[in-house]
Amino acid sequence: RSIRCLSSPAPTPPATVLSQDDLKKLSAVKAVEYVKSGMVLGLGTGSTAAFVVSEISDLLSSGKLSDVIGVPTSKRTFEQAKSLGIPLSTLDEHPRLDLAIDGADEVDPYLNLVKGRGGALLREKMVEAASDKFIVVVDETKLVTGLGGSGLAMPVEVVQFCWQYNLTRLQELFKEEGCEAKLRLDPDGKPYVTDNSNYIVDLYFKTPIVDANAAGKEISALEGVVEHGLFLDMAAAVIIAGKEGINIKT
Ligand code: ABF
Repeated sequence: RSIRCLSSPAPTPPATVLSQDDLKKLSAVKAVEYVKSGMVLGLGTGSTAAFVVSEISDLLSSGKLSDVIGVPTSKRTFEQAKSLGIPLSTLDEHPRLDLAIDGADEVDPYLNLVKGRGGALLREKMVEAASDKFIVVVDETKLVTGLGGSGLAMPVEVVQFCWQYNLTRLQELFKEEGCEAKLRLDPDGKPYVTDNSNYIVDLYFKTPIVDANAAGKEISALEGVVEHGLFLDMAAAVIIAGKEGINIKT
């Protein structure tokens, strides 16, 4: 009789489950590959963009990058980059940037974006519009089939003066779409104030915006509106980190 040796199969290592933060970091690390020494860079705002800033600082510290100058898109990013020793400048001193990297709240199949849930939309749009190339870093949860279709906010920055009037006019603009407009509040219940001392009215659409271009123009035409969170035809590439890996859309 043959003797069979029964051994249990080698245990398979547990699959690594990547958190949303892991995915954001993956996307950030990939984007930083586009950064070259000597560039003037737009530094975005938000948790994904924060990974970009810290990755750039690591590369500067290790000597793999040099002579980079950052133009921050918010006070938060300014503070982060300054604390990491990244040389900083402004659009006044550097009106043209080589590259900007920033996160987004929604990305549609044509690389159009909703941005500004982090409250920095005005400075983000100014800096990113002044960049030769704008790269967006997101995890796959940000992908939508149509902008405004996530059920989450599409922000509009408005002046504080008569904000209720502005809010009503914004809501009326999209009343057929069943849009609800709400003043953004801080956790303490006071109006959220942007870096530019303005308020934010968040628009909640029931269905995706049919013509985002037209919507953007109508919003901008309202006196009292400073900027809106539709970033159309601005992104040159979107780096999407998902459970299956990195996907770059151009
Ligand atoms: C900025 O940060 C914004 O335009 C957007 O609102 C937000 C995205 O944040 P996160 O990367 O934390 O999801 O990029």
